[in-house]
Amino acid sequence: MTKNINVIGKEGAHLMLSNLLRSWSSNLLTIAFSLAFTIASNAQVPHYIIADQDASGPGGSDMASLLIFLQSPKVNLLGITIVTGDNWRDVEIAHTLRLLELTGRTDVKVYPGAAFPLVRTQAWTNLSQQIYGKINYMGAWNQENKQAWDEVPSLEEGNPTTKPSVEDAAHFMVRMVHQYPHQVTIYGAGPLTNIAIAIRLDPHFAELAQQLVIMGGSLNPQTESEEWINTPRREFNIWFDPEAASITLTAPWAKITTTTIDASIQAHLSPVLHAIAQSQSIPARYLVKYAHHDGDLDYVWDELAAITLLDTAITRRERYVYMDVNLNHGPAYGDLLTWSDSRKPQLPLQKVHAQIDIDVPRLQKDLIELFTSPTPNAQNPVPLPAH
Ligand SMILES: [Ca+2]
Repeated sequence: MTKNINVIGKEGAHLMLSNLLRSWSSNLLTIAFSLAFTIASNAQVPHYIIADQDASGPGGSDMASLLIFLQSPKVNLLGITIVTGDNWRDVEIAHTLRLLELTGRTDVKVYPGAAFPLVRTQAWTNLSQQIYGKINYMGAWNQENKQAWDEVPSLEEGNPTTKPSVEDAAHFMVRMVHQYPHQVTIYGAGPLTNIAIAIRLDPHFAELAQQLVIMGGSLNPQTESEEWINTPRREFNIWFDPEAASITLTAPWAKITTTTIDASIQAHLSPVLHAIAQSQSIPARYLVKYAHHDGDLDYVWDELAAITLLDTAITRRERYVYMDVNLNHGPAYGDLLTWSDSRKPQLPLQKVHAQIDIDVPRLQKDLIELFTSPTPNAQNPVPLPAH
């Protein structure tokens, strides 16, 4: 590559200096504005949050992320919306209702969402593995999950006595952004089916939200793990419902932030569980009792996206890129696509703040503090089963 070299005279040098000063003062102004904006947005407490989850339980990342919102005095959790992903919707609803009973937070309502992805089916996915190779993790569709989609077995943590709302997830989310325009954070830590349905129901939905925060996508994770070493752009939440993810990532949100696999695999939950093992707080006892101890499941997935929402300084490095999803029904169906400004296709895409590097000690400190605190507004928590 060759660069143009201009020989400049004295006048040119003056012009350059004045341009430089102008650009500095404009940069200073931008910094001042962004500082003011940051202070203003931090002052917007309590955060109105809707947590959209594939709430497989008991314990695990889905439930830990819900506990972060239930435990934080900064958060006004408007509701929890449920989507099939890690497990089937109906059993996830039961686990979530039970979590709310155990923490004494039945004031928070649970809204049933999509039972299936928009287009991808289990039958097609099973067949596609014969052509394109085995998928590492398929959530509700994992071979060992013998449960029917609408079957709710007896729960280890006890069966809930409360019921979900009759309103569905998408209508609830749309109603909330109209009730609190530009004040609601949509937190999506499962497949994005419910959020995509809300976007299609009401084209104003995304722009009326304050922001979208998701756990999803994978860029270039530094790992030897079987799940990403040959398929670094595949991440379950995006992969499970690629069409929903594409609809969601290309909608006109004021801001989109995502916790990627790149960031998640930098921290484990086990040091946090170890630190809270003796705590008598309800979330600590629940998380320690039902913790998953097997391999990759110990990474900090949805917890990271949730806690970063409350403490943005956890992010040490991010990439700010255009994002979409590969919708071709080939071997890369559901893989994340990203572009820089200079390579972006001529399509209405959105730029996404992709969390890449994190402050692990800060993350752990925040989680330990939250999980060992008393649960705000807890009313008559049901005792944890003794066995
Ligand atoms: Ca999840």
